[in-house]
Amino acid sequence: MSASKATAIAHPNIALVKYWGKRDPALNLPHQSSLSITLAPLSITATVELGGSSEGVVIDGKIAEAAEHSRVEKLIAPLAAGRKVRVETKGNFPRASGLASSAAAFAALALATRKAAGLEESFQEASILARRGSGSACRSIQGGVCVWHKGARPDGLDSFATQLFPESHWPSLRLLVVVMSTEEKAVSSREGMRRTVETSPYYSAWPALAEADVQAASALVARRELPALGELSERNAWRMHAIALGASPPLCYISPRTLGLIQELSAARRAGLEAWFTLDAGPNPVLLTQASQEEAAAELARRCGALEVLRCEAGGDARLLDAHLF
Ligand code: 2P0
Repeated sequence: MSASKATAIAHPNIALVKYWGKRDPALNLPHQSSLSITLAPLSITATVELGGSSEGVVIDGKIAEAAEHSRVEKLIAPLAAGRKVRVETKGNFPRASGLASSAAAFAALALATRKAAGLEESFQEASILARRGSGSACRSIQGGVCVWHKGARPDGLDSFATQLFPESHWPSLRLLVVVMSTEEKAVSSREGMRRTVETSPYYSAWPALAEADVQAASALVARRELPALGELSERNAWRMHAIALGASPPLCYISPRTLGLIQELSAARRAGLEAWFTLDAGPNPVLLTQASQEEAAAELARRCGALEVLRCEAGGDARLLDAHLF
């Protein structure tokens, strides 16, 4: 078989209804559905070569660590048919921003790998493949607002994301990634989810709440109701952190400065600012606001100690590129 190379680009995504807890850790199958928005202009590009003369995984110019290498290898190997695998990825945003860069990376890798393996383009198949690399990556295959349907099958073939609304649906929506800290978190999402499912007495309440939140958030996005969507996002994030705090040992991803920002945001809202937060498993919140309030929200973040504010709007689908990274 001759060598074959393909390149793809994908945006990261931020969940407004979070994914937290797996029913199958090997396949990244979740206990509940989740809902997210892709973030442009942030992106990661990935080139995959199957059957070339060299092999290896390079991330942002550096040889991948063993754990990263094996996650990439595991994703691609089934499609490589015994051929050598060479991968490079390159992002246009700091990995230390706390955003799940793995989501964009595995989405781009899934698309590029399927192309290099000669498979036809399919959002559904690419979403399933991306999910196996990192759960949240299945939500970065299509742009705009996506729902990851939890599925019920043990093989995961019904656990993938579909697009609810394209990025053009809500042009005035803005998402500000607030970098409060660039330190790597002490407990990974992967380990945090495992610990929460196994030890938090509150976990049993989470799947049904999340499922209801997906339904409610879908309706609010359809009507572009920012205040109600913002409130739902905050509540969902708090609940995710609450079940994690209930784990043993407890998982606290919230730093004092992040809490300070959350309190300032709440006070600013009482004074008329239309901005809300969501928070993943780390100290860096993402603010939801609209274009007319973007500057005021960014200013508040800086005043509360933000090192950087990445201004985003809903991004488009992951897609193939002609220009390769190597
Ligand atoms: C999410 N997070 O919905 C949630 C909210 C973090 C908090 O998905 O183990 O990197 O690779 O499936 O997808 C981060 O976890 O975890 C994540 P794996 P992933 O965005």
